[in-house]
Amino acid sequence: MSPSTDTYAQRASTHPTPLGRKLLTIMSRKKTNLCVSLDTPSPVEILSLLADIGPYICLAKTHIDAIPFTAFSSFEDVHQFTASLEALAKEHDFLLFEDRKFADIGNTVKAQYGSGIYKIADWSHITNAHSVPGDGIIAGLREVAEGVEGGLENRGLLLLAEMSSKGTLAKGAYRDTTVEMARGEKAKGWVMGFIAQGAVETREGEDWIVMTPGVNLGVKGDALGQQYNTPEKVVLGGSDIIIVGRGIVAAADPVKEAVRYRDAGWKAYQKRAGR
Ligand code: BMP
Repeated sequence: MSPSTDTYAQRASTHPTPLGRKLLTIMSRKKTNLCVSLDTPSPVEILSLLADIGPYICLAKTHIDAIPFTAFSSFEDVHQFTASLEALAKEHDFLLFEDRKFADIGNTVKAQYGSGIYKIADWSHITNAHSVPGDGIIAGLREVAEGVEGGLENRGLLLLAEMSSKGTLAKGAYRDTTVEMARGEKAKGWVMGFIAQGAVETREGEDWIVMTPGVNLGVKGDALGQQYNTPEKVVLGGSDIIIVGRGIVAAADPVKEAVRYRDAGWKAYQKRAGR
C-alpha cells in the first residue's frame, strides 16, 4: 500500500465523490491539510477557537454529544450553535465533520443521523461510521444524506478502517475488509475515504481520502490508550489529513499551534508529492 504522490489539486479534479472534490479543492486553495478536533466542553470556546483558527484548517471536527447539555439553555440554543458552526465554515472556507462514529444497523443509524437532538445530517458535511455492523450502515446513512439540501453534493461519509488507540481491533484484516465494504454500490459517490493511520489499498479509479487522528508534536500518548505520531510520519505514510485535538485546543496559544501543525502537515505533503 503505497501513498499517493498526486497533488491535492490533481485529485480535486478527479475524486469520485463530490464532497471529496470540494474538500481537496479547499486544501489545495488554502494550502492546509489540518483538521482541528474541537474537543472542549464550552460551545462559546469552540466558536471563538474556530474564529481564530479557521484560516489555517480545511476541516473542523466536533463531538457535539460531548458538550454538556447545561451549556445550552434550550434546544433552540443547540441549533443556534450548529448554525454558527456553519456560518464560520462558510466565512473561513472549511468543512464540518461530526465525529459520531455510527455503529448500529441501517434502520437505527438513519434515525440517529437524521433526527435526535443534534440533527447531524442538517449541518455536518462529513460524518463517520464503523464497519462492524456490515454495509447496511452505509445504505442507511446514505438515505438520510440524499434527503438533505444538496444531497450527496454536500455530504460525505468516512469509514473507520483503523484506530489510533492501544489494543484496537480496527487494523490489519479488519482495515482491509472495511476498504472492501467501501467498494459496494451504496458507497459510490458517498464514502469518500477512511479514518486510518496511513495508506489503504487503492485500486485503479479509486481515490480514498485518509484522515488520521492520534497526531501530536509534543507527547507520545495519554493515560487512556491514545497513541500519537508526528504529522510527518503519518503524511509520509499516506495520510491526507492530520487530525489534531489537544495539541492545539489545550495549548496556551492555540493559534500559534494551529499554524505549527498546518506548516508541519503541509511540508510533509509537499515532500510526499515531490514538490
Ligand atoms: P487528541 O488529538 O486530543 O488525542 O484527539 C483526537 C481526536 O480524534 C478525538 O476527538 C478522538 O475522539 C478522535 N479519534 C482518535 O483519537 N482516534 C481514532 O482512531 C479515531 C478518532 O476519531
